[in-house]
Amino acid sequence: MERTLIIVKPDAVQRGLTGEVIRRFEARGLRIVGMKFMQVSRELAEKHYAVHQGKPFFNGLVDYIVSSPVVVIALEGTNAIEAARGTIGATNPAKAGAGTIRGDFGLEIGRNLVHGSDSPENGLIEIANFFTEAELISWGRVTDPWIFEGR
Ligand code: IDP
Ligand code: MG
Repeated sequence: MERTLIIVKPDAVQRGLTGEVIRRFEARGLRIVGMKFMQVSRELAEKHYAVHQGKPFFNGLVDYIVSSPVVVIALEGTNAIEAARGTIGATNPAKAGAGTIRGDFGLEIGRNLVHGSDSPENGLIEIANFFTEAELISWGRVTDPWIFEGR
């Protein structure tokens, strides 16, 4: 099943919104397969955001991600990438719809609370950057047939 990497960014953790963010993904039906509280190193942040290297916001983005601990979560489910990005909302919270995490809790693009992978390929790459194989657990929930048709 499709997987995505979620990062509860430093602002969300500092603001005590970790539980609220996780709650929304759980309620959506996405299944947690890995989760940890960690301090991201500058090296890992630069690797994770390598695609943005050279952009005017890159240094500020790396400073932001390493500024305080984060919670990283590997989620799986049908269309996990699209589903999670829908729950997260538009990159700029000013443009994110009400009912999305960024739309409900954010105001500025540089403090947008959550990361979600943008493609199935990047989801797998990003999860491998943050988790070892041993930290990822394949499991089933008794509710899965009520969320995933035919399972
Ligand atoms: P995404 O997180 O919605 O996928 P991306 O375009 O991949 O958005 O940008 C990665 C992250 O870089 C954003 O979530 C945000 O934290 C930051 N970012 C993007 N554009 C800007 C900007 O113009 N100013 C400040 N930070 C930005
Ligand atoms: Mg992105």
